[in-house]
Order: sequence, then structure tokens, then C-alpha cells
Amino acid sequence: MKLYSVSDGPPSLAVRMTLKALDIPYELHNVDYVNSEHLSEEYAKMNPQKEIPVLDDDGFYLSESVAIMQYLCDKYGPESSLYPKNPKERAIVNQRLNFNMAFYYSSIGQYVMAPIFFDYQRTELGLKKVHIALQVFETYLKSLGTKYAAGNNLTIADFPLVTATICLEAIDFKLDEYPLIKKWYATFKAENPQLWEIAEGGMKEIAFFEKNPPDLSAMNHPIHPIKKVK
Ligand SMILES: N[C@@H](CCC(=O)N[C@@H](CS)C(=O)NCC(=O)O)C(=O)O
Repeated sequence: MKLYSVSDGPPSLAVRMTLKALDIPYELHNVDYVNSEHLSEEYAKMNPQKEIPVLDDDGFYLSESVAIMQYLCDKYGPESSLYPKNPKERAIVNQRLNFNMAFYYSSIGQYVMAPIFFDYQRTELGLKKVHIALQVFETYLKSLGTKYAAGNNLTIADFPLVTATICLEAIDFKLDEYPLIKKWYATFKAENPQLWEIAEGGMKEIAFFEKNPPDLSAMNHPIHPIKKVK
């Protein structure tokens, strides 16, 4: 088992947390992002989207972090409470995973990550979207009334929600307006130190790059505008 991952990428970190939580041995391949390893034709054979992460399970290549987390649980932890079998419990986990991908991390990534790595600005509209995403997550935590995002136990839904939230911590964005998110995030850290260690490494890197933007001038990116770093 091999994971193509990037050390400050929230989707990669969520997959690494899943591998750790399920105690699956694997080889970690840190993709050379600055030198565009993921933009190569060789990489595209594993993932035509040219995105990170990709799992290689003995020649079975899988991209999209949510699909990877679900596959790992289905194949290597079928009885694990990380991905419950009960249809309603599983539906809540799936809902939170999709909410994160399409709404929560999508807003946070646009606002926090894109301007660090590429030539995008933080805007009022972007900030508004982050607050709306936080309000919705706060509402989910309140309506379910549980310790974790999809129930009283830790599930794979918590991993990408945590790795999205690290982006906010990295830019010192205060969560005081969102007491339930603040409590959920603190509980996750306190109760899962070995998983938090994975996320914290990424958070610290993002915090460093926020102050010292990486030089990606060697990249010929097909989508993102490259920033001139002085
Ligand atoms: N939906 C994908 C998103 C993965 C993603 O956006 N990864 C980033 C790194 S964190 C990436 O590979 N971006 C391509 C690029 O920046 O060229 C997933 O969850 O796996």
C-alpha cells in the first residue's frame, strides 16, 4: 500500500489520519509539488485529475480523498465504528463528508489556501462564504448534539473537517463566534493525540507558508495563476 500525499494538503492529511486510525501499514510518498510531480503524464496515469492524494493498493489506484477513506474502511476495517454500517448512521457520516468537500473545505480552501500558493486575493465575499460554512457546521453540531461531527464516536467524517479547520488555525482565524466548533476541535485534539499530530504538522506548514509564501515560479500550472514571490 502506497499513498501519494502532500504534507500540507488537507485531503492528504485526512487520508493519512484514516490509515493511522485503522492501523494500516503503508509507504508514504511525498509528492514533489513545487517541481510539479503531480502535473506529469506519469502521475496522470494514476489520477487524470492530477490531484493529490492517490492511493495505490497493490496496483489498484484510487483518487478523491473521500472515496479513499471509504474504501480503506470498507476493505480494512469493515467492523470499525469509524464508518458505521447502520444506514442512518452511515448516511450522516456521508453527509458530513460531502458537506465538507462541497461547502466547508471548498470555502475555506478558496479563502485560505489559494492565496497562499497562487495569485489569488482574500476577498470580503470569500470571508462571507467561510462564515456561512462555519454557521452551517455549528448548526449541524447543535442539531445532532454529539461530541463528534457525525455521532458520539469518532468517524471518518471528523478527519477532513479537522483538516479543513487547521487552515483557519494556520492563519490565526478565531473561532470564538462558533463555540460548538471550537469545542469539537479541542475535543478532537485532546482525545486523539496521534491523529492530531498528523494534522498539526500540516497546520504548522500552512502557517509558515502564510508568512513565507512558497516560490512556485518554476510551475507551469494549467489552471492557477502563479504568484511572483519577491
Ligand atoms: N477532491 C480532491 C481534492 C484534492 C486536492 O485538491 N488536492 C490538491 C492538493 S491539497 C491538489 O492536488 N491540487 C492540484 C494543484 O494544486 O495543482 C480530493 O479530495 O482528493
